[in-house]
Amino acid sequence: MSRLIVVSNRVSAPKAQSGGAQGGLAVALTSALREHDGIWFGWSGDAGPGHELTFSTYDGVTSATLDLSEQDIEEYYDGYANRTLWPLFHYRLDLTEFEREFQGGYERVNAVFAEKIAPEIQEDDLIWVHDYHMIPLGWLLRQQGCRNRMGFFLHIPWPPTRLLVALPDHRRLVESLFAYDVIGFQTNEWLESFRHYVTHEMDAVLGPDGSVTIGSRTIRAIACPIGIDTGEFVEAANGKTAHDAYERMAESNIGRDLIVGVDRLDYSKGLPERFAGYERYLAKHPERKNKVYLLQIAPPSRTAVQTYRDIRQTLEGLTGRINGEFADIDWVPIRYVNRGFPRDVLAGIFRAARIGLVTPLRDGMNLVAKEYVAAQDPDNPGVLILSQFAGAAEQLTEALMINPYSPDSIADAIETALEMPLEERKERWRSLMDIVAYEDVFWWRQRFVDALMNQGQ
Ligand code: ADQ
Repeated sequence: MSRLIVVSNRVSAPKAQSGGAQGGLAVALTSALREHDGIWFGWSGDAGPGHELTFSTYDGVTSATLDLSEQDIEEYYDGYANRTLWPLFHYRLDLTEFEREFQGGYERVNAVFAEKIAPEIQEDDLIWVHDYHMIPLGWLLRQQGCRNRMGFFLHIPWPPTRLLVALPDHRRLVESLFAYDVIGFQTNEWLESFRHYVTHEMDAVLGPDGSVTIGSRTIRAIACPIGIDTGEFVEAANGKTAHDAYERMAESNIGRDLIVGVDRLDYSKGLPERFAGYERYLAKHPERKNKVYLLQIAPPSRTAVQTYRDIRQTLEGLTGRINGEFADIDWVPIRYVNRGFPRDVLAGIFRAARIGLVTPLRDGMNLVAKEYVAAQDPDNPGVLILSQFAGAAEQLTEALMINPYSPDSIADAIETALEMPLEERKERWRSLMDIVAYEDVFWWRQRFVDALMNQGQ
């Protein structure tokens, strides 16, 4: 049986010192690594001199990380990954920064990874590279003589051709993807955008079953939506910690309906638009005053990047303004919390919430939507309100779908959700849960690995 080699910017293999529960992706990949006796490569998250790999094995999983220099981090991670590719791939050309040093740093760091990883690879290993930080890695590994089967999975959207061509050297970046044997996207929509680009910009020929040919090279491009570890999340939602969190929420709700939002603090998540929609709701429904509140949990992320500091300020301003306008002596309409919570606490909060409000302007998938569904009480489920622009909207069609740019669309969906009879809530939840339970993170992993093993056979 071949070994599995996973490469991603950050490694979330289990560590001896970390007590916290892992996310679904980490669970799925580490269980595959354990079964296949593999290695997970990535950046340590630290700055340091030299690029030596440090290996560690814990709980049957080996990880290998390297430090990056301050300059690498600035140009590769904070720069090209998070100030060029992330905004561009989320359709935010207005926030995209094009700096030559960023591109240079990105290619340099990818070359370092290729150089360090190549000698560790054995002949039969399957290689699975993750996300926008590592697009050229496959090509660079091929330059190092690596002939293995290689797959790439993109966790974020693939942008429309007309946006992507704004990236200097876009063609070079996309061409490098043809070093992989299989490329996976979260949705059919992102896959379609990719197929549009390669046919219009590179004269690729599309064949059956997702094959894409340029010259003599044929690869496969597939849609393969990521899921959560549904079984674990349901168990967490039924556990003691979640129950305590649920009770704590119920006590502080005192009969009010809770609307919950949980997101990394990121402009792609549509938080100011969400607050504007909720504000519209409060203005349109004075009779709901003191009967509903929004809990927004948003831990800061990527704070080295200015736009991320700006979004935090914007939200603090909006929260203050909306609370100032609508609050009463015994009621605050928005509770805004800037920190992370353990997964089982989140599960309890989701269960206590009558509405899960997920309104990204653009999102590769959005796992919070799936976690909200998994955490619900089957006998009294809440309602998921979901942006039509989240990748998850392709699967979760029974959510109340909204346009996050329209405050009225959000406001009307909140009212519909609060008025929804129990029978309809149950029906919608059942069909959402069927998908979340079946197409979970293990299904996703298997589908991708099967595609990789079968490619070119
Ligand atoms: P993210 O942009 O990080 O992921 P998302 O899919 O929502 O977005 O995953 C976030 C995860 O972090 C969820 O598991 C969530 O529960 C957790 N989280 C968020 N806020 C938290 C908090 N306050 N405390 C604790 N946990 C919190 C990228 C893409 C997504 C894609 C994923 C996976 O942008 O579109 O779904 O990768 O492919």
